[in-house]
Amino acid sequence: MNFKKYVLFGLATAGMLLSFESCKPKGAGNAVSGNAAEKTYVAPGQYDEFYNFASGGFSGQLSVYGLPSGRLLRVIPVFSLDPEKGWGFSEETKPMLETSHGSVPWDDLHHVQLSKTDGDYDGRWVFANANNTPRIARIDLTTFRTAEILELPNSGGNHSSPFITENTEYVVAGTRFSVPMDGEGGDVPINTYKQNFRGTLSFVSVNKDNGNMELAFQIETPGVNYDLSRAGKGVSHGWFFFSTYNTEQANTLLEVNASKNDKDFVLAVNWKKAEEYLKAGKGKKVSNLKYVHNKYDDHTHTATSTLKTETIVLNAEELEGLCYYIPCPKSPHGVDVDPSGEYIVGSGKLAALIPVFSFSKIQKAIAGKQFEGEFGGIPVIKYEAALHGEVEKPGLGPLHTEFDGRGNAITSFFVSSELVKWNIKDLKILDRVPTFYSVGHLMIPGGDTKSPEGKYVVAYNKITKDRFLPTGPELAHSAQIYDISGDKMQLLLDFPTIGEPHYAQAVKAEKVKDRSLKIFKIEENKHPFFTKGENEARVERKGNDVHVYLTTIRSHFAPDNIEGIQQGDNVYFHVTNIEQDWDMPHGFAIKGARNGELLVLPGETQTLKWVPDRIGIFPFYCTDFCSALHQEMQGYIRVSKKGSNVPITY
Ligand code: K7E
Ligand code: RUQ
Ligand code: CUA
Repeated sequence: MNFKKYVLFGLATAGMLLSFESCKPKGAGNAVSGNAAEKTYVAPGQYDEFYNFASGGFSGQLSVYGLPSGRLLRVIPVFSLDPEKGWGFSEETKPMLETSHGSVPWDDLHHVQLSKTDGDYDGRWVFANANNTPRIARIDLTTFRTAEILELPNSGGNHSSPFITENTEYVVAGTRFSVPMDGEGGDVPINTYKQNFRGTLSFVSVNKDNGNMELAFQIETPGVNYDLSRAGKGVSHGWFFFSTYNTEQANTLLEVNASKNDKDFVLAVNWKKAEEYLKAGKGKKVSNLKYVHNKYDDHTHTATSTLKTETIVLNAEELEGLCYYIPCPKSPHGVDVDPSGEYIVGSGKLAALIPVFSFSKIQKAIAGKQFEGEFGGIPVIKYEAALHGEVEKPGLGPLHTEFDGRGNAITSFFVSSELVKWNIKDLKILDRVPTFYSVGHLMIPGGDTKSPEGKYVVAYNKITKDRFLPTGPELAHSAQIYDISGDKMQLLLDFPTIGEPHYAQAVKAEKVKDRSLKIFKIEENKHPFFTKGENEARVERKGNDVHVYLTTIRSHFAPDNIEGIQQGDNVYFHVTNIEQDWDMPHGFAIKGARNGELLVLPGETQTLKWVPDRIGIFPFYCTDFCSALHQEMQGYIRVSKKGSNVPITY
């Protein structure tokens, strides 16, 4: 997000002078009081209480921290290359980064969602969005690896994503940029936005047993921007809510032109109704599309990328009862649903209040047709008819809200740089604390479930300024953890994060820890180039392709002297780690190889493709310190001239 813009709006709307210096209380160090250290200290050898999965923003990665310590436990490559893990370098993982545009080995990852059963986290998967080239990823929490990536058609950018329903029936995505439907774009002038650009909402079904995603259907709506969304739960199960800005339908200088209307919308979607319409055959099959579906298989240890061409689209304008707009001041960013599912909180970035809508009132308003008109053929419910009430003068630039499970909400304020706690029922403000600085998302463990763990809130900040030792012009991004168990919020700890953190979620460690896989069982390895033991290690030539079946075990490779390779050959090193001890990976690297390196876990096979560009002797070695004789874990490859008669030996 562009913070300068928000600061300017802050100035314009509030007419108050705000600088980052002024957000900083005198002696910010004093903001931490008393027993803060005790509350975040996790003694050596002890485990944290929560896993915290945090978006890595434009690093395209997801990072895993322990809470309350803020210790970084793992960085999971999702849409990105990661040499540490060979991700995107090995032949097996390359297909995961494929899109209909070819390999896009990067993205802008904003939001994470833990899978839910019956409204609470079940510890099985984490979903993440690619904001740029529209994709949704599923990360498997037995392996902490990306298991699946689905590209979305008819989408211009996937920001309002990957929010999920109460039982992970669907992962849902709203396009940030409206665009013409795929396949039509080239013939559509940009200034025909209003007539021709569409906002699509994608509903991706998730298989209960294995997590596999499929694009179930899309809903076509007028061209606007969708920002964020949340599923209904409890009383509002079966509904989904999307924040909607640019209802001005501007296609240029949105900073001004999309900020004119006093109110934009929250779009309420009845997805149970959508299912009925689908069954009744009301969906329109669209088959001029191109999108891919990538899956990683833990038995073949290989990813596949499949091109898809079809989807089913429901038209919101034609299908009655599917969608309703609720007016919401002003350019809403977050839209969040409380643990009961009754209250829906809109956070207008430019609004001076927070509207809280009531699900039961929305239902009454729909039944009684309390509409104030329509937008693009979709009824607009009267603001007052849907409103539970407004939080008055909460702060400047409200963005996101989470819930503590004790009847309170905490909202982040980007412009006034604070967290504000308020009561959902009576809408009274209870407490506020500064953030350092300019908080974006905030997170309470379980904060979007039906039973939040209201012990901590973490602020994910956009600006770091003076919080850490300077590291040149670019500073570490920053998160801050607060104790919210008492009446007053208490700042406990700052910790730096990998990439720009947007949304994050945290779950009790027990729900994940015990599912975590220790090793891949070697007898279950179904990789087509698997090598069972050293006696099967070998080198085979097939024309210009050479397949090296290589094994690793402490502390040597088999084979370790290879001759008969020729310049320009396609050499595939299929490295099987035949160890079956927990925590005993080996690495594999060759001098000059442009495909990076491999990290091969016990029981796994991974392949490095190498095309030697010159003759010579090339050492290879293990990159992961594995024993006292790790430095002995090496080998040589002899590369001869093309057409040479040096036979393959090993
Ligand atoms: Cu508020 Cu992309 Cu969720 Cu960042 S968005 S802050
Ligand atoms: S070696 S333990 Cu290169 Cu000193 Cu690493
Ligand atoms: Cu194997 Cu170091």
